[in-house]
Amino acid sequence: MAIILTEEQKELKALIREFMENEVIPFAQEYDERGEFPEEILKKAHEMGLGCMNIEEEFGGSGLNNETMAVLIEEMAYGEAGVSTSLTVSGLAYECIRDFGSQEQKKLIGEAIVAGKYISFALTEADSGSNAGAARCGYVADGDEYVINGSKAFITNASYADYHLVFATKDPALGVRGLSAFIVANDTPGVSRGKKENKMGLRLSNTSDLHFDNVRVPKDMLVGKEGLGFKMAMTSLDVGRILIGAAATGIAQRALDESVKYAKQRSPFGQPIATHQAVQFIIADMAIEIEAARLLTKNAAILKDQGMRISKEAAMAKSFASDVAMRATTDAVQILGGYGYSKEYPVEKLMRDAKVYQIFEGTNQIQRMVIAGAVLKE
Ligand code: COS
Repeated sequence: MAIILTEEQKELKALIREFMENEVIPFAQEYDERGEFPEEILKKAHEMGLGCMNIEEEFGGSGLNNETMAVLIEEMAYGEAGVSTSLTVSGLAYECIRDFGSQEQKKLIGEAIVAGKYISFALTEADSGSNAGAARCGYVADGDEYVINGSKAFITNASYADYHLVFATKDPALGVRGLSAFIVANDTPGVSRGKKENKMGLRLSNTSDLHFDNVRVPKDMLVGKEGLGFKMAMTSLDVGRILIGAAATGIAQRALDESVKYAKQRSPFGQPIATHQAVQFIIADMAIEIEAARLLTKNAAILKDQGMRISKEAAMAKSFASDVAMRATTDAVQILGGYGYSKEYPVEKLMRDAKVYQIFEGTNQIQRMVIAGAVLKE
């Protein structure tokens, strides 16, 4: 398998690079300082179709496969990881609705995403992150409706989403078999947005709590069947993890490019530090690992596009690429030295942004559980 891009991928990648260089990168540091959701920037990105890559063409989306999405998401995160996250999380929720939902649900949510609306993926809770099956947010059936009560935590885009894909349990004692998924419009009485997280990195993305107080949802907003919520969430997260691998690869590539640029200019001993073997070896290691991360990601994406279950491959891509991003950004700070530690240069932000990739969509320890489980079964 080689990394050869199609003409379409090259063109779309170049468009994203141009957009990021002109519309995002010059303003990223200010938004980062303020921890502000860049609504205007994201509006332009939506107009370019960057928020609806996996929505089918019949609903106005781009209908791209995972292989192409991985290429484009890498490029988006190369420019700015928070923007990339904000633009891709609705697609994670849609993944679930596309695979398990009704035609009406697909149309409702697919068209909403194409129109630039956000859909949150509300699975995590304050006391159940890694153990997704231990969710406490509950539901009961009542006539033609379901009634949801409880809270969700660390939900991307929650403050801006028009709809939430909410995973709730019929009975916590049922564990993974108790979860079901519901499409909940944000303006339904009883839905409220809670505290916004003040994060270390990825500060251009929004992360907030959600609360559900006797929220009544029509029965046709149940996605798939009752009790299938956990498997549906895991199936979507398999794809989400490929795309996390792609984004982490983008952050790492940016760290490498910033390091190379600086190392060619900085000459404390009369010649650029890029001529020093100590620096060259760091750069070589970064380049090796980035190539490997990109290949793992591409492998998982191609297998998924061919309809295979890719839990192991996606977990490998996610955990490896995010570990690479953390190492590459830390090394970039080292190469830039005092300037690397300063907000005057972009690499300290890359390092802060990279960290969460080892944590969200399943920590890298959880990914290793998934990988080991699959390997031991083989
Ligand atoms: N695709 C399809 N089915 C899956 C699946 C997947 N990726 N992963 C698990 N399942 C199925 C299993 O096959 C099993 O079904 P059966 O009982 O019919 O065989 C069922 O779901 C339960 O799976 P398992 O026993 O592996 O569940 P566990 O509770 O032991 O653990 C982990 C699952 C820990 C791997 C899971 O909870 C997880 O990924 N946690 C992290 C959650 C996460 O990523 N959160 C971030 C949210 S978004 S920021």
